[in-house]
Amino acid sequence: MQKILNFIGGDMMEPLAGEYFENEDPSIGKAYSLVPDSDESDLEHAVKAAKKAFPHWRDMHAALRAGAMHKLADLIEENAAEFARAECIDNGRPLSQCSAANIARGIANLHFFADEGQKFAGENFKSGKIESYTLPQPIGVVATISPWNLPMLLFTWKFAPALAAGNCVIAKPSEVTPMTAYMLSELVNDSGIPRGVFNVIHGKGAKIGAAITKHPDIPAISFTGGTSTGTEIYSTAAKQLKKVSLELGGKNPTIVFEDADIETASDGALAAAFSNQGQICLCGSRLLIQESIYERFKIALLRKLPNIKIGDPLEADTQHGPMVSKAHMEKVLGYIDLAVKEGGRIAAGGKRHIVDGRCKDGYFIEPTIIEKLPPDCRTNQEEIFGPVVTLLPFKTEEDAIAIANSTQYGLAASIWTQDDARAKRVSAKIESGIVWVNCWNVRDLNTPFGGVKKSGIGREGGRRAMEFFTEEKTVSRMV
Ligand code: TXE
Repeated sequence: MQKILNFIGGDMMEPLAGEYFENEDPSIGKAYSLVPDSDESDLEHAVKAAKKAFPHWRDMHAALRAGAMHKLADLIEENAAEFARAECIDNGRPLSQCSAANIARGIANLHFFADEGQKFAGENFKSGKIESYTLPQPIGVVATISPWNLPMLLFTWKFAPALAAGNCVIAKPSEVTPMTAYMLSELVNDSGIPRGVFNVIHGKGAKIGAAITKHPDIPAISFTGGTSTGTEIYSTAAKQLKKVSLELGGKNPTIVFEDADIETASDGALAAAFSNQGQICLCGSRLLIQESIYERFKIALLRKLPNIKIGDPLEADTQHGPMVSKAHMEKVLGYIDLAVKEGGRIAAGGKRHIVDGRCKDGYFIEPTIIEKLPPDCRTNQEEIFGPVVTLLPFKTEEDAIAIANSTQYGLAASIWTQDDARAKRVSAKIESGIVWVNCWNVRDLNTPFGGVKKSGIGREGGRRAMEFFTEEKTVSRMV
């Protein structure tokens, strides 16, 4: 079995204790590689290397840092097909989507933040005889902890701004999907990023993730993952007053008003519910439909649902692959059972899906639509993170807003209406960090990204990510 290695101080390394665990291909349900079960000794080694590399990287001209990051992006692009295939095998997302989304965005993230690092500057102020300016300065050694649902996209989204701002990075990818982070680390030395500036440590969240969180020489942590893990990281980090950026779960509403274009809105609602098998924090897992069009809209959904092709994610026309792991498949199936116990009616799907041939033991679940559940039941309150959407009828705009805001989460919402004034009113009242009008998951990397309530703390994207990875110093003088 292929061994994944850590990347520390510019060297590909076995974990110092020599321990590994297995990594599965979820589309066939079999282990195919070994992941380092890193521990504190690996982390010490990485922190030492990063501290040593920091002064040089910090003082390097931003244009040279950018050059190395652009080069890394180019190297990934040269190998994009291998990256997409590896991501597909590791995560289960269909190959075409890995290529168009995960890998393409990984490359774009590096280019984008390389440029952002050159533009990012402080501010000037003048008040009477006081002239001031600010100096945003890198923090030092920072950590990124990323999840399994969009491995390459989120891994790069977190470490690229950290590097661009002049920090050295300890990056921990998810132990469930470590492969593309490993492949990326193999290209780093050729990019011109100096040894020790960027380090990748693989391993389990509860072990190496927890060790990173409490390490005294890592004063900032950028995390994307589940809300309970985020809460744990926040509480550990608080004891040392570390800076944290937390991008956590969602239970996002898709709100369809009676004046929406039913064809476009039903396409959008299906994409929002089932993209990446529902394993995106932005997925619209609660579909709120105005009562007067409820039946018509449901019929449109049920008519289009069979067009989603489930199957071997390596096949070019597959749109719906397996869940990322057996444990996650069981969790999602458990939620479907719960929905039925809570009185839900399964309008479509609802079961594990068996694919013939190579993928017969894969962890597939049918795209599932459930109705007749009240907004306050567990199915409608908890993040399922799978291909499961509930339908919720509503009467008025106020009802829609109340239902949309009735969960502990507040990451994203999409609103479907042809009435601009209504779109503005509802956007302003929805409790979430992001609202899309007549679209879903369109991303401008300059825009702030993050959630309210239990969906997280802080904003990523563009300038906000650069601000997170810097400390601002104010310099004032009398003139
Ligand atoms: O994620 P975890 P899990 C949600 C989704 C999912 C649930 C649990 O609902 O079902 O979270 O998923 C590292 N200290 N999201 O358990 O554990 C871990 O190694 C430090 C939403 O797989 O949050 C991995 O690198 N680090 C989400 C990362 O945290 C720890 C995406 C995320 O894993 C740690 C993924 C610890 N104690 C899941 N424990 C989104 N917002 O997109 C784990 N980790």
